[in-house]
Amino acid sequence: MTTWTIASAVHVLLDAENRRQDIDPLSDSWADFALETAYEVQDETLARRLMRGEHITGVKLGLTSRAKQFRMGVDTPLTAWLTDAMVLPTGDPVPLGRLIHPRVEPEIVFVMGEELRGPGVTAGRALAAVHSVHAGLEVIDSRYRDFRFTLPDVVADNASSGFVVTGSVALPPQDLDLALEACVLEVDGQVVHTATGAAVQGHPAEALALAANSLAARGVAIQPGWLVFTGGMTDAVPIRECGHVTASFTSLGTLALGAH
Ligand code: 0L1
Ligand code: MG
Repeated sequence: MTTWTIASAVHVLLDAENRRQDIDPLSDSWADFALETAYEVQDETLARRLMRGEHITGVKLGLTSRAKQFRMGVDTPLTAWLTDAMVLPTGDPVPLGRLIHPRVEPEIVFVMGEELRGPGVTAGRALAAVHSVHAGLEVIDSRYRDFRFTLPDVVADNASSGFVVTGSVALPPQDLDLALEACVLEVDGQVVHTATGAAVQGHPAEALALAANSLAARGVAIQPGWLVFTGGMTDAVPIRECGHVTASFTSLGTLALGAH
């Protein structure tokens, strides 16, 4: 067994990201790799990103839908960080040359209007703090070979963060039924997955409340202006050279990503 420390895990994960070199899960060689330690690794990777000039733009949830939990073999939702370097301007192609094995997943995204501080946040309270709701696509890119990981592994790896895209249609939350908001995911014109917002913890506002409450345990409140990606509604799909992924939502418009 390797003798791991938070610092060595941070180094290995960021190095894998920079070199686009996949690695074995830390838990393969880190006996008793605990969830609490994994969040410390995640926070330290954030600190390194901030030291190189990035800014926090929000948070993302992971593994909030059964489709994602089933595929990844991990059934506990998690939270992770979004920085400005992870935001892909609408219309830009996926920068394949900076990623290991990217996959794309559709999400419902909140832009926050007010601070949201746990504990004890309910879905209703969470939704009241939202400024607008958007369609989103997340490009995930696990640093672990074949996306094989345990919960502490994926937490330490910032929930496989790659890039996010937010749609330009912005609706106040009271203008749509988020549990019924449907999404059709197509790859190169073929429908591959469908889901409604209810796939995400029963309602995406439940995911937002979950984020606020679990971040509170880490001493963090969700800030006005932050993006909150509520987690993949469906399984993620690989994106390859010349590929196109399109997510069409009932009310939130259509969002497309290409790679070339
Ligand atoms: O939105 C999500 O569920 C992201 C999960 C991140 C873990 C992964 O699927 O690699
Ligand atoms: Mg996601």
